[in-house]
Amino acid sequence: MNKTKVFLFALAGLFVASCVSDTVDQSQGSAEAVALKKIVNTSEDAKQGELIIFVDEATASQLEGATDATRSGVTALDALASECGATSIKPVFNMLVNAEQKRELDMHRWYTITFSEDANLEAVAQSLSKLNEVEAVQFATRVKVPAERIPEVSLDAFQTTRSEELPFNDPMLGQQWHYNNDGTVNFPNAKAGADINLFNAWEHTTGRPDVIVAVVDEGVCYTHADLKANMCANKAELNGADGVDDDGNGYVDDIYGYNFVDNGRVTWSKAKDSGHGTHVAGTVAAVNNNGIGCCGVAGGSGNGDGVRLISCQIISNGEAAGPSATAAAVEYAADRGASVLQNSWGFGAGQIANDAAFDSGTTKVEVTAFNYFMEKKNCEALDGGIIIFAAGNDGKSVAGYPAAYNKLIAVTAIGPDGLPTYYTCYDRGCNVAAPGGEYAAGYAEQGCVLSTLPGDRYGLYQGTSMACPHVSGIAALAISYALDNGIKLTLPELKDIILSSVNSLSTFVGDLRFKEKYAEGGTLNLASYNNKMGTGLIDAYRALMAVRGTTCIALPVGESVAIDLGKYIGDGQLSIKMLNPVISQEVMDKLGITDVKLMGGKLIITCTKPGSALVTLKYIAGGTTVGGGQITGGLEAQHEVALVVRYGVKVDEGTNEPIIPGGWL
Ligand SMILES: [Ca+2]
Ligand SMILES: [Ca+2]
Ligand SMILES: [Ca+2]
Repeated sequence: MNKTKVFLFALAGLFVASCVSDTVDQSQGSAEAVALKKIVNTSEDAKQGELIIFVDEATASQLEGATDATRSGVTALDALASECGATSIKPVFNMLVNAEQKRELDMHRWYTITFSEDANLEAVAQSLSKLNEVEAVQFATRVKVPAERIPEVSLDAFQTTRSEELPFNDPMLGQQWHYNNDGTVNFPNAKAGADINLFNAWEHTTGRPDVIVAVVDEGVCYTHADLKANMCANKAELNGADGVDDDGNGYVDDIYGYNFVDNGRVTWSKAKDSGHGTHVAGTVAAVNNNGIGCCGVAGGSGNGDGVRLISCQIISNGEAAGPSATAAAVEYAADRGASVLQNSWGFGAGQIANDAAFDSGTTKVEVTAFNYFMEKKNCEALDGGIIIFAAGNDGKSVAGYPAAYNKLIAVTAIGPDGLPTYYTCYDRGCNVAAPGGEYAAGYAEQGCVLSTLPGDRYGLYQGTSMACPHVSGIAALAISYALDNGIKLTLPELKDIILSSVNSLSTFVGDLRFKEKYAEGGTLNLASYNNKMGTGLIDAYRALMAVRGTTCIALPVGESVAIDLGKYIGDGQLSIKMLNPVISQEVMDKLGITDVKLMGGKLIITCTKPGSALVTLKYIAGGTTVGGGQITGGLEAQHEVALVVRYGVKVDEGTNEPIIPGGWL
């Protein structure tokens, strides 16, 4: 049996303690020390013959006017360029597009200098750092890539065993437990509700074609029958000439994205490509309700209305882009109109110590690109772009960078049992959990995440790489829903919506203390993960309710509870009189409500089915009767809330009210 492996792009290790600064001795004085401080990372795993420099304004102007691609016109820099055999000094960022905003972020001051691979990289970096014109020097650290291909999955193996009616006609949807888990997944202790509560969210939106998600990853197979309709085409290039930059954006033939490794068209079928980018893209927006394959979180309803994807390729045939090309890929995403940046790649957990070591006071080329993406407004509903990262698969109590960086959202991974996966990073730097899937020996691979693979294939993966696109898809749904409703969000508001729209993970722990590491042997001590997987398990329905400002009330399945409705209106029930809520017959049936009544201002209710629905609370404000005619009384009013019925919501034994428990053990 093929073993499904963790696939997370792990960048090569960076160590905070600079080996360069260790070489400074006291006698060399402070000028040398100041110069060496300009070197913002170490040369470990760096590309030979390449450095990234941040130059001062005057030098940037000189370089922009330079006619010789290997010379700047700045004497000291040119002398050094000659010495190291420089073959080019090129701007990192593309000033052909949106130059004004980019200048404000000093993006025009970043250059990549390439030179002889025989030159001593450390020595060139140190020489550059001594130039007054150079304010920062960055080594081109290489990205590591996954080494193993994913097993192919035959379409026949994925006939759904679920009996209930599914919202869309895609034959594999029933196997996508990560969207809606009924507990029948072939996995030990699979639990209903260990999912992103997507079906109820789809009743409100399935995405919009004017919302764009950029997948920074391997190339996305844009010809895939289950992705093609949701790819964002650059019309000028689509209808243009091969080999010509038809839209003049500096990139030739960038139809559905761009390959920043090879400088050309997006690719996915070279010998060492793994399909990772195509898998991630399918989770965000595989085409829904088209009668084939699987579904994507924001893949539309089958009417050409899914969110759109672009491929920003930073890995090709096992070869990874360096920091300049990765930064250019992020910039390109912003310039092509993306509002969500999906990133399932990163440095190994613990290899960068903290935010300061990562951003070097923001003097890092990738951080500059992230800042640009977050500032660029590409859609009426959001004043910037949101960046989502996989937390990392090192199983450590800290997220890897960039995920851990405090401006980005880091996603941890749960399995079909709702429990932390054996590989997920957790604790420091981790923000929210989503299903990443898990391989369990003897249980086939159905505990993994099902999505698209190149060549019209489908396959199962596990990893925080797979959890991450669930959150990116939900961010895209939230933006779509805001657009539908004329709501404008700020980036902090959208982050808050993502982080607070969660269900408790304690639900799934019960009395368990340990979980078997199915793929590896040994056990996880669940106490170590308690409250450390981020805010909780993300819930797509709750996210949409948060966009519209509708309060969600959590209810357990099959248990009678008392809801103190006054809590949701004003300062409590003393100032108001609750009336019977309006619950439609449709909602009664949907949630299997068998008993509902109002007693002492509390709603006594039993829901027998998991699900989510809107109900209208009614009350009298001021007095116990409604005013009118001979009566001076109160004003009748109403307030909409959402009931979110989930397995495992706990109930307080004293008040009989549902509670969200703080811890799980
Ligand atoms: Ca172009
Ligand atoms: Ca073209
Ligand atoms: Ca489909």
